[in-house]
Amino acid sequence: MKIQKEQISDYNKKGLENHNDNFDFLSNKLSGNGHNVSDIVSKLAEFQVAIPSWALGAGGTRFGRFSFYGEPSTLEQKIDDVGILHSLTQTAGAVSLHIPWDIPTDYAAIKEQADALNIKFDAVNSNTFQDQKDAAETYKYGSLSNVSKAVREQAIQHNLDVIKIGDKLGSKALTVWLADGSSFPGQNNFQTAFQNTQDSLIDIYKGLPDDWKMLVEYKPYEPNFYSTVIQDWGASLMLANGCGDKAYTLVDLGHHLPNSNIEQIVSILQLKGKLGGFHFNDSKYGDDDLTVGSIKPYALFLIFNELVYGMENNPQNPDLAWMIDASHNIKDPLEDLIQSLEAIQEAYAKALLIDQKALKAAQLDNDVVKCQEILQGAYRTDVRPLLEKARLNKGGVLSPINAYRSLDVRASLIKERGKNTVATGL
Ligand SMILES: [Mn+2]
Repeated sequence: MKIQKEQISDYNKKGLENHNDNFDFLSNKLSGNGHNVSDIVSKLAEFQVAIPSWALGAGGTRFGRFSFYGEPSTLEQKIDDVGILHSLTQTAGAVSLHIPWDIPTDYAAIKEQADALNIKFDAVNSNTFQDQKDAAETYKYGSLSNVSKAVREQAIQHNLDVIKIGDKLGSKALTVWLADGSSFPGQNNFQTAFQNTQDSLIDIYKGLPDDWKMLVEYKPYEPNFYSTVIQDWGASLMLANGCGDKAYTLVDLGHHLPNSNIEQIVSILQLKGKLGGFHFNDSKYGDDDLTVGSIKPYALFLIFNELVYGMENNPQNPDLAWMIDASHNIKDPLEDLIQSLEAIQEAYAKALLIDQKALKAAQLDNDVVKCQEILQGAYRTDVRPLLEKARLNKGGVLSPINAYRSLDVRASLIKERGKNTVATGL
């Protein structure tokens, strides 16, 4: 299914007058306060977030997965789904493939399909947390950190193969997330596991094309529950530094112990030029992978404040690979992704409204109250008309969720694919 331009313009007609009123009102107010509204709108329009190929099927938990009708069962259908998201929101202009779940069979055809939908191939993700069919070695006791050289070599080779696949599609980054660790005290020697991981990552790094990045993701626990080899940003940064200039730390919002100050982590990594990628989701207790902004929207805003600061003040840090890494559990995956994209844009827009000069002055005066007023003044602004404007300017819809429902997208997908299709993934 492909959403046609006429469907979008027909849909927008109904809400256009209301949007214009709201936008003019907000725009006048913001301009009066010294904001450059058209600059903010174009920054929003430029901001693109990758959709991971595993996020388009029904989510679930380790206890069960409740099927969602009309799921994409091939890579082509997954890219079609990203195309639907992108045509509505104009912010999902990239897809992040997971290997081996989504290995293309016809590279030229997949590239052509993605090009036609204006979708780029972002970072490719390797998988050494599951045993693959017919694999000689098992990852039960770890992959890049394993005590067995044969296992480590198999895992290294897999990552090198993933780079080759990504290279054929125009990807420029490899994301490595390891499930390696231990479930019980004494099971692992921490130093050996860390050193093995470093050595394995260096071997992968040697196979990285010159214009590629390696993104090292961390996570404090799960699936191993006593220790994780790359448990936090410090471990990730040490490993990245041990590999070289093209290796960076990747921050996933859900991969922190409760109440970690993620905005501070993001800020310092940018100062050091070592923040390479960012995975969005939200959580209440752990790595819950909930819809972005559904639990802690203020925390997301504070993180975006640091990201905006870094993008403006840290030329030593590269452009970031942005991706949604959430599981929708019981929602329609496409509706969930639309909500996440909207929450990301909203936090970004609010962060762009922070008066950085006034904040700096208040910080120099140690005016703590004023600092809070500046941050919360931006946070309390209803920025949705700016998001609508950014989408309209690029040919998207005023309200992606409403449009998705009024265009009966899911019903069309079920008609096209049937009820009992299943997407690859967890
Ligand atoms: Mn992640």
